[in-house]
Amino acid sequence: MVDGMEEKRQKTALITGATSGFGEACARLFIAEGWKVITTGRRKDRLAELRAEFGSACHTIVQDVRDHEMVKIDIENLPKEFNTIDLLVNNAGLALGLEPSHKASMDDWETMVDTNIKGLLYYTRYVLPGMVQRNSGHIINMGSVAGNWPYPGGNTYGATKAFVKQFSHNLRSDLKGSNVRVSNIEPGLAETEFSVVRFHGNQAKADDFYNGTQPLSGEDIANIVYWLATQPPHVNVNRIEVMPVCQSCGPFQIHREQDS
Ligand code: NDP
Ligand code: 8X3
Repeated sequence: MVDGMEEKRQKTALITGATSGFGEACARLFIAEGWKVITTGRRKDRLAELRAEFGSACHTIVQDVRDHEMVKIDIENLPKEFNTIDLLVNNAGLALGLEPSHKASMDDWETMVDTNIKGLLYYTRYVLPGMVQRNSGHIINMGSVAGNWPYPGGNTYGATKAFVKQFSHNLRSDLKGSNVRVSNIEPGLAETEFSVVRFHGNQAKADDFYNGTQPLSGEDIANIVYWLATQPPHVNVNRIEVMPVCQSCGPFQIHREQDS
């Protein structure tokens, strides 16, 4: 059941990392469905384009999710028309590198931890009290299949997404007796700017990664986020894992002496 149009118009979503990929597709869909949307990201030009396109339905905050103080200040100082957040989509995040753990960059590891874990914690901690007070709201976290299944080079990225999954479950435990909902989405292969970022700007390598596949798109994920957000208020989808049909799990790997 989808909410009535008048009620939807009054709803506000805060979507982190809305300058590309899943976040941008979510912003576009929610605005098209009559929501007001707060979009965040570091790329000022991308946010300005959204604001120019959507006008008063879109409030933008140029922000690095790793900046604890600024996240707190920005949330405390939202304009009146946007300060009742019905939905927080903790989407901003990234993978950096595919090197094995003994060769990976410590800087990359720290950036993933600071963004995917700590940034998500800051937003959650500062948005949640208002939701609890109103006894209404929904937090949708962007996990990954990488938080469920190991793969070579997934090391710290996958571990950050496993954190996101467990944190989502633990939030639900804390919210016993409240109507605030929490869901974790766990997508697999999806073509966004994700791989260009992972390969440190190497577009050819990113293109090659998707070559011959039909990956998920930003719109596929936005449709799922919207479906989760518009379930009847008594329904909480805890987790949803989604892959493109072309992706599936492989067998356990076994190293044999003759391999080396
Ligand atoms: P994109 O690279 O297209 O989008 C990532 C978004 O996160 C951008 O808007 C970027 O904004 C934002 N972001 C990254 N770092 C920061 C930061 N420090 N501060 C603020 N914003 C930041 O990738 P996706 O859309 O694919 O990724 C979105 C989420 O989905 C991530 O959490 C990712 O881990 C997850 N995911 C992606 C999958 C995929 O295969 N694509 C599959 C499963 C999960 P800006 O650069 O402007 O700051
Ligand atoms: C992104 C999906 O499989 O590249 O989270 O880790 S994967």
